[in-house]
Amino acid sequence: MSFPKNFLWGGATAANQYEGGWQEGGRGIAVHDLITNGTKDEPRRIFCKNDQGDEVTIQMGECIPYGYVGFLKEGYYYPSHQATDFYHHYKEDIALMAEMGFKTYRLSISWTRIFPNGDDETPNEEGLHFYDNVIDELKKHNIEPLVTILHFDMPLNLATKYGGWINRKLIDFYLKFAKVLFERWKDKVTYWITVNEINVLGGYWTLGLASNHRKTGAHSNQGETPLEDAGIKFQSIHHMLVASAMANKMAREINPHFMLGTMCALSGIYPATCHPDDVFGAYEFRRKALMFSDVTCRGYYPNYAQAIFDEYNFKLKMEPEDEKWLKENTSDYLAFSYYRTTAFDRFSPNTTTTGGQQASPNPYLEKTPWGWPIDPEGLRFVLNELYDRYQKPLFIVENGMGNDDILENNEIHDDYRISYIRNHIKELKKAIEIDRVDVLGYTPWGCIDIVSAGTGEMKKRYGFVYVDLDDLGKGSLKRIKKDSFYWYKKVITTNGEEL
Ligand code: BGP
Repeated sequence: MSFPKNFLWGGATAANQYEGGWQEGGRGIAVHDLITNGTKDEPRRIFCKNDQGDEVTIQMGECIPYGYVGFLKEGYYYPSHQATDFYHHYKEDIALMAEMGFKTYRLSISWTRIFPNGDDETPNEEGLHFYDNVIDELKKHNIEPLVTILHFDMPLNLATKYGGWINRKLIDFYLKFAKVLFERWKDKVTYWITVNEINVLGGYWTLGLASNHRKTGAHSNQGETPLEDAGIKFQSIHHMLVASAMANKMAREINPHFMLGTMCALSGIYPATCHPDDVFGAYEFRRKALMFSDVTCRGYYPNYAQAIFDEYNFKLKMEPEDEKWLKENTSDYLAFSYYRTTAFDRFSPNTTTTGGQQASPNPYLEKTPWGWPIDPEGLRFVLNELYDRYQKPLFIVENGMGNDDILENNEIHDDYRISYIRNHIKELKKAIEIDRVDVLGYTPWGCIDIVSAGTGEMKKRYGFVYVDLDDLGKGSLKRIKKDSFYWYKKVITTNGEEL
């Protein structure tokens, strides 16, 4: 048995890391437009004026205190402004995807291209028209669009005026955004992802959070007792989960043939040893990551949810109808990102509030230059774990290794990337052939070089196509096929037979 004949081979990107054209076509400002570049060791930052008008630096991952206003500081580079300029290169790039034989391509929609301020009365037609062209170009090449509605985007206005997702009003703004897309492309797009990595949401910039406990009472939902950061995240993610369920219902009324997925970051977690404390610690760490896919795939918070909330002295605030929405509008499939596995070591547990992966040392695994453990077998483990848990089709919508590829004589010999992807596909094939896991497709991350979300670097490249640009945005933006381009083309042509 080999891969299903309709297996969706492709690649994945996100608007904020790929499009550029940040002020073109009527696009409004998003929080990520205010985030500077960073490095492996130095986090990305937002420069803000506090309510006394003094300049304050907020690091990515921290809340933007309510009432602070972000601004672009002279002399700093803002990677998402140009990114790798899909906005002006989309025809060329889609032709490259078609040359590799892509069956699908995962893209996200820039919220502020459609609603520049997030709370606008009507959508921006010029922004919609850009995506009409992209989707038509994909269809021309028989490439199935896989549309992520929300991939880390947060209209700046919704963050500053409403406080971001901690404010339940964001549900309505999101639904208005999603409805426009579902209706516009109801006959052109089948596969949808409501929210990217709903379970980790790297940093507050994705939630546009205004932290109430730095400014008392701004958003606490429990009287004057301010929520701790974790509580703000959990409550905000709850609003996203409700929005995702409501979007599923709305979408199914527009086109009952839509395939509606949720997406979680679900790389793997192992116990560092067979000591019971490590085993249970790893299980506890893992269930924090799975709690949110439990909600979107099963339709309710798991029995252990309150145990997690108790750790952060948090009580979830639900409206009366929320449980019904979640129960009756689960996802058709589970999309997930898989990059690495980490180990839970009882002597150095490093968990995050929402189960985000902290790379912990695993002595048996090689690491990428950015320290991410490389574990192809872990992918087979996770595929079985998730399919066993949810019995829903799975879709690997992010996988790959960031590497500082070297361009010499107009060539890039990325054998390390071929080996990484090959070994992960081999394990994926075992999960399908031997374990009978139902997998819809595989879209390696950053299929054409894009900006790293975590560090803002260009040098952390994932693509099968090199883009001539450096970490400070200097370069011709020329596209150059890497060795992996030709290799992946053969993989797709032979439907995974020739690796
Ligand atoms: C995931 C995000 C992607 C992408 C990926 C790789 O969490 O969904 O947007 O960024 O991480 O991370 P990075 O770009 O930091 O290498």
